[in-house]
Amino acid sequence: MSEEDRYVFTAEWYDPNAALQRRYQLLYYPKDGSVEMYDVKSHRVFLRRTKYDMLHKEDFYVGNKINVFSRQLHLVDYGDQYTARKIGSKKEKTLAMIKPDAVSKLGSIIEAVIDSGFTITKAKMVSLSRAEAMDFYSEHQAKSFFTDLINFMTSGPIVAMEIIGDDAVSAWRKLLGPTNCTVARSESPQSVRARFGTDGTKNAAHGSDSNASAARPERIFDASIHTNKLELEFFFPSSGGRGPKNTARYTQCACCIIKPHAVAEGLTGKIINHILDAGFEISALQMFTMEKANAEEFYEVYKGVVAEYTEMVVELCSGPCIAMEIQATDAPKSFREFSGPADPEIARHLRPRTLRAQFGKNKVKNAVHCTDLPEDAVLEVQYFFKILDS
Ligand code: FUP
Repeated sequence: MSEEDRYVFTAEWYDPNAALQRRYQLLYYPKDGSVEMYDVKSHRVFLRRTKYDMLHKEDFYVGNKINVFSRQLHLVDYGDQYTARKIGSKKEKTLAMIKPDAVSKLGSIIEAVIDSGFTITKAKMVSLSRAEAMDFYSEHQAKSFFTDLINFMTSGPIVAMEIIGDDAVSAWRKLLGPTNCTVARSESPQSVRARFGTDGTKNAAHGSDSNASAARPERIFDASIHTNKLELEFFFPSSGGRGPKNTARYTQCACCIIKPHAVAEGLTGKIINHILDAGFEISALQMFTMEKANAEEFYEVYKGVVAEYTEMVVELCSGPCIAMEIQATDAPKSFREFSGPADPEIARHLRPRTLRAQFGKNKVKNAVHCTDLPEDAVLEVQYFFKILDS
């Protein structure tokens, strides 16, 4: 047996033709970035060991969806003790929530999250109803600050994120800093609450509490990936329920998608910062992992028109993307101009301050999609926030 490092997972793929959930044993070799797959039922080789550059070691953890040759695979379990120990032992999921006072600093907070080594695996901008806010903070019901807290939490949109990382529950709380921002500024000046919060109620962000939720973390897998189930379930229900509604408005808007390559490169926070700094409003935001059929449908208007259509589809479903509704005067024209020419090389020459000039690599990996035709804007936003978010 070779000494080569390899990770083993159980992966599921929904086969739309057979309407069947298929199971595979998936092996990943970090040394050369190759994958190998076996059909669990037939014990047959499904994919011979093949180098596949689009996958990275960080993509491999239970719960994640990865894209292998245009098939979206869901990693549902570790396949052996070694993999569980190496990858699963310290990984936790937690809820990182950006409160109404700090949504305008969304880009910088996401940068802080990414710079601290967390991976964002879910994200959704929502507006809490009073009933939802009271439910979420029910443990504080009897406290004197409860009404102020509920008023604040329903005063504007918030952004809920599932983040994953080593000891994420306590690591994110450490990055958050003390509850009161004045205290945070003296005790932990680099913390999120010190940098972006106001006071003891308007304190920029929330993290699941490791103490109060000691009874809550649920082992979603033997190898102790913990999750603060209640709080993550509240925003991202795993089955049945809908969770708080997204904030899309479907008027005077453009659709912007931060493409999977840019999300994987950790550019999400920087791109959002540029958009906000330029005066655009992000009125809805959500992370999606698209199936190939959805990417094809979304890009339908480019089929037979743009030479890169097929590659564009592959890129769009190669990993999680972030869809946004952008509101501005004269959107989508103004946002399209701000995105820049589709080819980043051209953009760098002609429009160096545009999004694609700054963050794009080539015509396919050009950092963002933006609505091209004004008449498509609402349809594109609806595709994500009405159709895919259901
Ligand atoms: P934390 O776990 O740091 O979010 O803090 P707590 O669970 O103690 O409090 C939850 C939220 O209640 C805080 F984020 C803000 C609000 N709060 C107040 O408004 N006033 C207080 O004195 C304490 C908390």
